[in-house]
Amino acid sequence: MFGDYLEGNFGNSSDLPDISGFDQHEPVIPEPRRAERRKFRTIWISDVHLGTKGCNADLLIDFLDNTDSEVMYLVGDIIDGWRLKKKLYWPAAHNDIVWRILKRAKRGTRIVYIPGNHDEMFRQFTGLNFGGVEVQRAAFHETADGRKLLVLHGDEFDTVMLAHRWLAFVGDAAYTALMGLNQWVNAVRQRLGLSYWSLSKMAKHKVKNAVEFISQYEEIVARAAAQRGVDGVVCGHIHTAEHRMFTHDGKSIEYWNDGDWVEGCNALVEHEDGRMEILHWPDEIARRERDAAEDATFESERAVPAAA
Ligand SMILES: [Mn+2]
Repeated sequence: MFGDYLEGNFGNSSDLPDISGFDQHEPVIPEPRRAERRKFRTIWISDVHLGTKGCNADLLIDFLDNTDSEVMYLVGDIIDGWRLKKKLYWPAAHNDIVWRILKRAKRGTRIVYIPGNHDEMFRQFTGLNFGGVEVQRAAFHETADGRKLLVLHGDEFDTVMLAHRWLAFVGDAAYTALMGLNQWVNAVRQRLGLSYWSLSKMAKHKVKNAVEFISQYEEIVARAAAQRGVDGVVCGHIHTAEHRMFTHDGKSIEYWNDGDWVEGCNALVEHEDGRMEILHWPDEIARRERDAAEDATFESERAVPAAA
């Protein structure tokens, strides 16, 4: 159903794919017949990167099957168009995610899709509606307790430091590997009569830059939101789930980042009373399984006297 898009043929609006009959197909990973879903007022997810091996499709399917909300924002980089054009990677589970999102819209969830920089080809469809999914460039969300939030992907704000952006995703493991490489490089350099050269020192400097980059990015996005007169901002893009408070001209501004489904597997949710929370889905699964195990123990303990 997304074939044309996957081949990089985005065409014009007359070439829109017909997705009206999607629910005549069944997903490969069936939806569980579970009536109990955790209900939220609002859900925000972003940086899913469908079409790449990095996407944690199974965890996202579990999230979609266990939650529900009145409104759901897809805050960009849902489909990774840049990479799809190079090499097609589209397992059945990725189709299942698209299927579940369309199904959600059909069940009555208002779905707002704000394309990011990796799925910017969808930005040309701003204002259109695909099977209940509204495409917007940005959105304003009002929480249950009346706060006004600006929702956008966030790539608009990192052009200055774009070249170093990848460093934001380099963790300790890469740093350790670099230190090993550093030793090897210097053993070779010593044999060649060259002076010591610290690769790890350079890497450390770069990683420190990445931390500074994230911090600066958060501040820039919050300031931009403050200038638009809102109480806060929700974005994605830098794959770092976070909640921070800033002050701008004596007024406080809340910054929320809903994380990603490549490494973090986070979602941002708003509860019925307007309280917001970042969920780390692997932790939620662990808690659910622990609760289920405790329930089973309780049930079996209760069953003992009856059996005796
Ligand atoms: Mn992005």
